[in-house]
Amino acid sequence: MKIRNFGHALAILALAFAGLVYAAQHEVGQKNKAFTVKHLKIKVGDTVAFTNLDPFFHNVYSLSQAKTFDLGSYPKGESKSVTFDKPGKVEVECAIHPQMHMVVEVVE
Ligand SMILES: [Cu+2]
Repeated sequence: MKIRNFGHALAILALAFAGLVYAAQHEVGQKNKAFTVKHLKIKVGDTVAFTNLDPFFHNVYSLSQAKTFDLGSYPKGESKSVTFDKPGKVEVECAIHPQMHMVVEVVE
């Protein structure tokens, strides 16, 4: 009985480890007042790094229910990351440049 429980615990550990391994990292730049990716499909638990490639500030944010965030304004070369922990459609915008828009689609 003890040995069987141990095997079960190992299986759970292996699953948890697999989850960590498969959480991916994605990159979305801000260049020429636009996002370098317009539509990004990712999995729950994945992280997206928003990197400013313009010689002026951007302020990336979202008011979507699946992920509400505000990265604040930051200059060229700086990157801030967001981990998407819920499924859904996340509309990403820039508070400084209203024409900037992209979508992160988070699936299970
Ligand atoms: Cu901007």
